[in-house]
Amino acid sequence: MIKSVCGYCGVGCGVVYDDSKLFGDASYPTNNGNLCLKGASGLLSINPQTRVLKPQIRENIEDDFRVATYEECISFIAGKIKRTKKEKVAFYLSGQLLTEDYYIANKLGKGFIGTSNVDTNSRTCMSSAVVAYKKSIGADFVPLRMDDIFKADLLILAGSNTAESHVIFHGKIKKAKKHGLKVVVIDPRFTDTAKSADIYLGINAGSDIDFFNLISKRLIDEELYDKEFVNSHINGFDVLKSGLDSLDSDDMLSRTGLTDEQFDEFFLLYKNSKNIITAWTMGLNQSSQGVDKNLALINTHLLGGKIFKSGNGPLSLTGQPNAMGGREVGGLATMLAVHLGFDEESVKKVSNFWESKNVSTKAGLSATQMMDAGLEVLLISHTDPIYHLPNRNKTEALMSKIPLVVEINAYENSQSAKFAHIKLPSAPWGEKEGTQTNLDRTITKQEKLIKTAQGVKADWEIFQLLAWELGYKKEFNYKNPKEIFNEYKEMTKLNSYMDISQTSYDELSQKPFIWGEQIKTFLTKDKKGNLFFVQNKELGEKRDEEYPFILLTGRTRDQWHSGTKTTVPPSLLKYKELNFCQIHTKDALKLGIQNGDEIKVVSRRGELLSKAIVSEEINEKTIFIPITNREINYLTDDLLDAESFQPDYNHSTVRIEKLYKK
Ligand SMILES: Nc1nc2c(c(=O)[nH]1)N[C@H]1C(S)=C(S)[C@@H](COP(=O)(O)OP(=O)(O)OC[C@H]3O[C@@H](n4cnc5c(=O)[nH]c(N)nc54)[C@H](O)[C@@H]3O)O[C@H]1N2
Ligand SMILES: Nc1nc2c(c(=O)[nH]1)N[C@H]1C(S)=C(S)[C@@H](COP(=O)(O)OP(=O)(O)OC[C@H]3O[C@@H](n4cnc5c(=O)[nH]c(N)nc54)[C@H](O)[C@@H]3O)O[C@H]1N2
Ligand code: SF4
Ligand SMILES: [Mo]
Repeated sequence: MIKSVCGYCGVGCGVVYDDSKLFGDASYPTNNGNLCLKGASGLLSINPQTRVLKPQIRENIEDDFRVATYEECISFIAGKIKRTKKEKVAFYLSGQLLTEDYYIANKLGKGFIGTSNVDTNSRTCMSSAVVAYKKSIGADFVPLRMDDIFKADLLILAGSNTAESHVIFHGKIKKAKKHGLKVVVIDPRFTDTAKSADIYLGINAGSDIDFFNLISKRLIDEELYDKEFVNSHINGFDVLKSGLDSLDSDDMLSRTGLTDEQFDEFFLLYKNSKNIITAWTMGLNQSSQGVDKNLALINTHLLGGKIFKSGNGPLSLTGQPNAMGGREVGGLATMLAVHLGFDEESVKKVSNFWESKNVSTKAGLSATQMMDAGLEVLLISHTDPIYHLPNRNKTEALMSKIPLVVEINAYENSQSAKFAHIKLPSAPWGEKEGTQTNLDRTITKQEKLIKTAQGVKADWEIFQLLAWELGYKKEFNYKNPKEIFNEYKEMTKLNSYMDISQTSYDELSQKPFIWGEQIKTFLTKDKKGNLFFVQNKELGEKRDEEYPFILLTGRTRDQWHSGTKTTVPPSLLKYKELNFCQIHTKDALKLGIQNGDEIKVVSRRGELLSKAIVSEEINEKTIFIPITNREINYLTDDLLDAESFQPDYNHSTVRIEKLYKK
């Protein structure tokens, strides 16, 4: 019997592999034996038919690939890197890599090649939350755990569809509801999550800042905030108060699209709830004001003193299985390693630790800036930027200009592969080992369950081979992930709050470790939380006559993003189709569209074909297409949040055309 962990979402459920079968681990605290369909089908992901098994190379992206060896490919890549200015080299990583893979790529990029252009698809996912947590509480630190919902009176889910995206956590919410937890869901769609809520608020897309500002304003105006807590632990009250005083409540409410009655009903519940958790995901983060949306939400917790107390706090629900672990080792271009930045002291600490004189001294390109930066070498691992970056026609044009694109992937059929010069196979979940950190700081070991496919290497081994070829054999001399983990563990001592020396690689095979449990106060220099006055600047694209709909994009329960590693067998895929477009009954009527009709959805940037699902479970003038339609990002706009550089995926405007059969 082998204990491991699911490799899909950020909940991070424990699994047991026994007698060639996969089960939920009943002794694992996060999921108590439960698994969703994706997790339960994990073994099928080791399907050799869709695997990349041989390194491949080609001179031009118009050519066919020819089979090569790792050695030939790596030597080609190293040669090119040596001839290229370090600013023109970039690593595009993923919140699905294991911590050890991430650590090696980051150490090689930032520590030895000397480029900070080491970023990740987490940029498109969690970066707004990261920036906001740092500004308001002092660090990229989730100050509570999922199980806090059992001690809470109220859970607010804003822009978060847990029923489909964090399925096992959603099961816990339902259980907590039986013990009295009240749930409020804020989403322009009446999602599966909304269906089990006590109060559903069908807010207008993009108006969350107004909503959370209304809460803060009422807390202050009605003197319901925690004065003692604010006086002794919080900065910025006066600025927030005068900022909110300058805003008109009626304007704010009208932008949300909610009625007075709806807000009052909600606020009555809010003010009578002692312990409150507000959880959020992409509905807030993926916005041109993603950071501000986060700050407006966190403000409510700082005002109410509802943080660092059990059953309370702002709970960012990380999406990918190891997005948090990736950031711990330094997977964002805006950090160096172990949450250290690029200040002189941090650079010195890291340089000493890695014994390198090349350590990068300033932030690099974010993943969302890389394509436009005239790169010479782009190394992509465990993610598919052509699929997932916004404004795909533009991304395609830009990526096709990069002279060397390397894709490290376990599976065929990524959208980025079409633009790669070199494809390197890597070992997927089940064929490799290492550690990952889930959304509430639980570090768990992912174990190798079966033999690695012949000749295939894990991601860290590929980066290590590259390091060797670049001349860093002594510095990258790891025999296995355990040695990398041990070095990382040692490195966490460089940052006081990140020390994980209480655990060990071997112990993690039996028992997860939760880092940061000792942290019970703000991590800012003055140990105080920071309020920020933010307001809805309405920066997103606006509907007009030509493009009268706002497009929302998101997940469906049984599929994982682009689908290359989704493994739920088609026979079980009855839950939701891969490609549909949810549209309100009234809008469909106006357009003469009926349920099941084929439609074309067009934006200023591109178009795609879909199938209409007509319902009242979405706001008017708003449509939803799941990202399981791999062409989704031909439609989306490439506006970014100014601080986090996260894309505005949920606010592109589109029009809909009915397709008439000839
Ligand atoms: N089955 C499955 N699960 C997954 C994934 C997967 O691919 N498949 N991916 C994982 C990853 S990486 C992530 S990041 C998470 C994402 O988890 P979620 O963010 O919960 O997933 P989304 O479907 O993107 O849901 C975002 C919700 O925000 C709503 N929304 C859009 N705009 C707004 C707005 O302006 N305001 C508000 N309040 N709501 C808005 C949308 O209608 C949608 O219901 O899921 C993780 N889990
Ligand atoms: N319109 C729109 N766009 C979005 C989003 C949205 O909500 N709307 N969400 C954004 C978010 S939150 C995210 S997280 C991204 C996700 O976008 P991606 O990260 O691009 O999506 P995945 O399909 O998860 O891509 C993972 C890739 O890793 C490969 N892979 C699987 N196992 C391994 C392995 O062990 N090693 C290696 N090297 N490769 C492996 C898979 O085959 C696949 O190609 O999309 C972003 N883009
Ligand atoms: S909830 Fe997430 S971690 Fe748990 S089994 Fe499902 S996909 Fe895996
Ligand atoms: Mo994500």
